[in-house]
Amino acid sequence: MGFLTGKKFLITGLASERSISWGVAQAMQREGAELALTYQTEKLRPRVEKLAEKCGANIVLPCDVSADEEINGLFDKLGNSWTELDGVIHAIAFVNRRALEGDYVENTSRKDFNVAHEISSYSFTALARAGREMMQGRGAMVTMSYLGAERAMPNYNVMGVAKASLEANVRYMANSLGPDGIRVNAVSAGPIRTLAASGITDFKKMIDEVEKNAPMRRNVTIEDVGNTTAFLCSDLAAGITGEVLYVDSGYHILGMNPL
Ligand code: 0WE
Repeated sequence: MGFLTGKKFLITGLASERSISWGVAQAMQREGAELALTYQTEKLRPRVEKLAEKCGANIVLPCDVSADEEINGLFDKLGNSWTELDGVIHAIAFVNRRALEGDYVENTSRKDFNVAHEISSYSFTALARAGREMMQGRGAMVTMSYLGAERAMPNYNVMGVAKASLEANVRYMANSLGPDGIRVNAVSAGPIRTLAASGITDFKKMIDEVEKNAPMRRNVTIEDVGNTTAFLCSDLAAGITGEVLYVDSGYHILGMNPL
């Protein structure tokens, strides 16, 4: 029997078979969970429906986290199929592409800063508030972060500031929701080639840097991230909340590259 048998999860952030959330969906299905998936726009709906079929998810719902009505509507609709929910996976981030390169201070407008924080950090809080009642006494929430939250990385710019907000959000949400029996954690993943990473300046160099220098001398996969996320959502992690768990081949422990 899988370690998520009898549990029900909502997974956001699906865009393709390379999405981190797809690695999460597959791991959770394998461990016996029942899944509901969300799609951001009608354009993505057919792709997410196909992924839902592949992982045995029989609930597919719209949710663009930039709209409060969509977030509240999501849990209203979910309530038609499920009375309880065991957790929510948040695998959503967005910033204007132009802000992901060049000089941080010169290149970050007020609008880009606000959108990055709203979509990449605030949306996690909004999902928690809307889903709180369905998760009473049993919830686990997991979001996705990146080392750029803690270190100044080339080109990651305002996205790093938004991920720092997201990681602080994990701690404040954990403290707020802990008395309701809801745990909140983040996985900080190493770089992975997803749609969100396609076309990013010097992305291949970052992948090569990890393969060359990370303690494990390899990059991580959506399967690696999916398995750790499934663990954090399970009763095996019943004592863990407010934590940021690195799934990065050990890259973040390094101080300097070999001399
Ligand atoms: O968090 C991310 C990327 C998230 C992301 C990606 C895009 C590209 C397309 C957010 N918004 C957008 N907006 C777009 O228009 N990662 C951890 C992947 C990533 O992105 C980088 C990285 C890494 C790693 C950007 C610069 C440097 C490193």
